[in-house]
Amino acid sequence: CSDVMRVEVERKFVCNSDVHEKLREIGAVCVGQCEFEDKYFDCPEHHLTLRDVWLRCRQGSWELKCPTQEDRQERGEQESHARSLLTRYREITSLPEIIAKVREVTGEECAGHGPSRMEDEGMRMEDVDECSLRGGALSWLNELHLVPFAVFSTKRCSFTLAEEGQQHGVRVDLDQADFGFCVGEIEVLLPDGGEMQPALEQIERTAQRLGLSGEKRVPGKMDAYLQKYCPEHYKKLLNAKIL
Ligand code: V4E
Repeated sequence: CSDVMRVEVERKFVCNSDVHEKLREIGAVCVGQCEFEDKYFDCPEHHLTLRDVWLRCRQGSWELKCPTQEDRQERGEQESHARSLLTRYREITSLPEIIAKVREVTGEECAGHGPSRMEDEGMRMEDVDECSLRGGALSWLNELHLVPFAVFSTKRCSFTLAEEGQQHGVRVDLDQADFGFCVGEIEVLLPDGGEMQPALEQIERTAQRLGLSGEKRVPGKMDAYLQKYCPEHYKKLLNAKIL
């Protein structure tokens, strides 16, 4: 519905010691290294994450990832094995659209249930910090009872891999999170409404060139974080088949 939406198609993989060498062999080019902190928000009842909606502030920039229409349809249907290794999320980066989407998703369920977890658990406004302030005041987080549930930093090494005849390059990220977890990601970013099938095939080809076996879904940073620090939340998401 707007130009600040795009779809991220991604396959995660287990990062082993020879991945750098493999990337070099297949002609991937390192485009930089960076470090960032992510802060994820939900209401205490987990209404967002239980709907597979992920609200994050990364270095002062807000982003909402939510399932695409196709994913919602496929969830009830049988999906192919190759497809089940991939995730597709719509990414929204405009704050007014994020707020509108959060309201729509929760039906404002998060709001108006007595004191927020912040008040309840004595969380301080500093826990929310500049993300919310840069986002134009704390009121929307407070009003929707959104509080941080996961905070971690990541060191990322990014590569691009051009393919002949392909309009969009593939990107490979190698992530090292500060709680002792590493993961690789092969991803293609599509403009909203962009063709999905070529992106899926591009990711599959890259996985093969990297020699990834791909029998099963690889957990991401959030799986590892929640399993370690928020086991109850993690269990709820497993039961709801979100993770
Ligand atoms: C979508 C999602 C989460 C949000 C974070 O997504 P992810 O791409 O894993 O993180 P990151 O740091 O690589 O973001 P980027 O820099 O690419 O924007 S947290 C959990 N999910 C859902 C999810 C899922 N169900 N299955 C898999 C394999 N990954 C994520």
